[in-house]
Amino acid sequence: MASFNIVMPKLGESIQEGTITKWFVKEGDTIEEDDMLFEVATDKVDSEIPSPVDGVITKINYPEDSLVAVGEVLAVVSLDGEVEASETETESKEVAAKTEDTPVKADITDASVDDSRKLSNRFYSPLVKTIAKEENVSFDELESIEGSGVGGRVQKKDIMAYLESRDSSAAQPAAMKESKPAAPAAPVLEKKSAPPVSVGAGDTVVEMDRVRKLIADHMVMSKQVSPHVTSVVEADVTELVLWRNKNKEAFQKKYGDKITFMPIFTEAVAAALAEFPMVNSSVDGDKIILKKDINVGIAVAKPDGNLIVPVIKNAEQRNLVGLTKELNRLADAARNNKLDPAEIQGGTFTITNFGSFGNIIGTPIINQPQVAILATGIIEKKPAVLETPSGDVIAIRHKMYLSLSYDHRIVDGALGGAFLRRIADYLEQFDTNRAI
Ligand code: CO6
Repeated sequence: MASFNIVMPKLGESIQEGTITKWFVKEGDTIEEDDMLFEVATDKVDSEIPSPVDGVITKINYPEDSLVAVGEVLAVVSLDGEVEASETETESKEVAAKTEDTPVKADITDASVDDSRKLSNRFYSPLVKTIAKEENVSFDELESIEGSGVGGRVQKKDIMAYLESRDSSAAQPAAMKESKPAAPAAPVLEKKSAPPVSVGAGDTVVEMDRVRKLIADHMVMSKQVSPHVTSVVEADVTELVLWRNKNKEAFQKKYGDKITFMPIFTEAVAAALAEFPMVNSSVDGDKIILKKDINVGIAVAKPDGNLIVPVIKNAEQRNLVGLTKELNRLADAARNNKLDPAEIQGGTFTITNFGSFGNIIGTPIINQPQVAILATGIIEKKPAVLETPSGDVIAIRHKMYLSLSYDHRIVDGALGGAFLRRIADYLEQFDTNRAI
């Protein structure tokens, strides 16, 4: 029997495993090329994987909810329709999806290396996690192991070497152990345990879904990693509101896309980031990495209540039409679970539009490993005092609040405040006569 192995695809360079959240086929099913086989979820993205071949599913190796390492055979497809065959006759080929990725921060709670829920900035392969579990290596121990892999990743040989030295140290007499200075412990992110919650008779208990748990963990991690501060400015955006109102229909007619305020906010942010490279950066230990590209993430609320942040790459190189088209495309793909993994990676700054919910102001949480995030409040008509040559007048103006949360490790109030004011200035100075 000629067969084809369906393997766990690599959904990103540093992604080593995925959870099968749904099988669309069962053993015995006849499938055609491009039929959806299964849905896989990583901490970055959910993807539906189509079949690359026609055939009959002869074996499914992992049930739903299994966490499976990249490259493992998930299912076998008989290419000639025969259901049984000996392994020696099998002519196997394999398929794996190919995508780009940037490093992923890993939650090693599933490693069960410790009872407490802890977060790591490092990635551990399933193999390393299994060894850690079997050898009772605690979370803190694991974090202190120096990795010899790419980017300091802990490899099998590293944890084995650690175990050897741990065992020999355990065999030493107490006096000898005391004389040996302890290796400095690596900084560890430890979740504080939350107070116990009582559940009353009429209360409803809702299990968090996987994405909600990941969002929750990432939010806590971000607050632990970065000391957040938030600055707020008010912007008079009357000119740009009048411009959009005047050009909305013509824009849609000409380009086939609706223009909202978000592309205009994004344009102003990208221009300000080009002037303030320190805000377009990441912190790596004692180093600040100033990013060459300006990739603006846009927080999109999904219909299931979750949140995803697709990224407009090289935002400063796009004009308003390009930004509008890319934003609408990404927001649509996000709401329909059609984003590619690469489309949510590589962000260097994030915008979240609280105005979508009619909110005026907010203190957003930084999307790690970025160092700042902008929240845009609702644009509202307000009475405002205007200075004119013939004296002060009160006029009805369109105003909004912009709030910037930033990482105080590297962005101080002066820099954060100046950057935020620059965005507001760009919006206030929007040219009402701009051609579409
Ligand atoms: N003021 C006034 N009017 C607004 C505003 C504000 N701020 N924002 C949107 N709108 C208007 C917009 O112009 C549209 O008006 P019409 O064209 O006249 O119909 C209308 O509201 C609907 O806009 P829509 O949401 O469809 O499109 P928009 O381009 O403005 O926004 C989006 C796209 C993808 C950002 C948005 O649809 C969305 O999902 N917003 C939610 C963002 C969110 O969930 N934030 C939560 C934050 S969680 O901070 C967080 C990143 C993490 C840490």
